[in-house]
Amino acid sequence: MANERSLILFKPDAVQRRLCGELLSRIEKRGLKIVGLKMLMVTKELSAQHYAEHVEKPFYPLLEEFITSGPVVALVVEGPEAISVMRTMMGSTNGRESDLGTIRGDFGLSRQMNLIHGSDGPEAAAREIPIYFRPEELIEYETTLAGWVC
Ligand code: RTP
Ligand code: MG
Repeated sequence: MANERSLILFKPDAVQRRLCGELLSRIEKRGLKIVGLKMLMVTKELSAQHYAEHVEKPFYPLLEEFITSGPVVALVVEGPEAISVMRTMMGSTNGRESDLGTIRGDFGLSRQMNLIHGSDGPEAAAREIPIYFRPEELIEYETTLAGWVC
């Protein structure tokens, strides 16, 4: 079982809809460790860097408009298989098709304004985390209540 880090964004719709506390609460209650946290504006340059795989796709102009439209909250979360645990908690891309109980399934109906981003694999996490966080912004600390989370 790999101890992993994942780059999470609460997208502009989550901030606008005052859902950041709800999303953070779900992540914390699940047992993942928050090792980095900040609010920022995503610029067009940052958007193109983050979503490099989508820049040439037809939906990219709308994605860029959306992700740069207001502040986001960026987090790095850590834990056992944190990447896939987060992807399962998020649900599928389109809120209309996401299972109830997932973040996207419980709070949205949109394919684009889908509240949250999470790295989709170890390579993506390794690429995305340094886009948003300098090394000194990620805090190493021990979980003193060892045993309740693996
Ligand atoms: P994300 O990268 O944000 O975690 O989302 P994802 O893996 O579930 O979805 P992905 O295919 O990587 O798409 C990135 C984001 O682009 C927007 N999108 N719009 N209009 C469209 O057809 C469309 N498709 C994707 C969504 O905001 C999606 O999360
Ligand atoms: Mg993606």
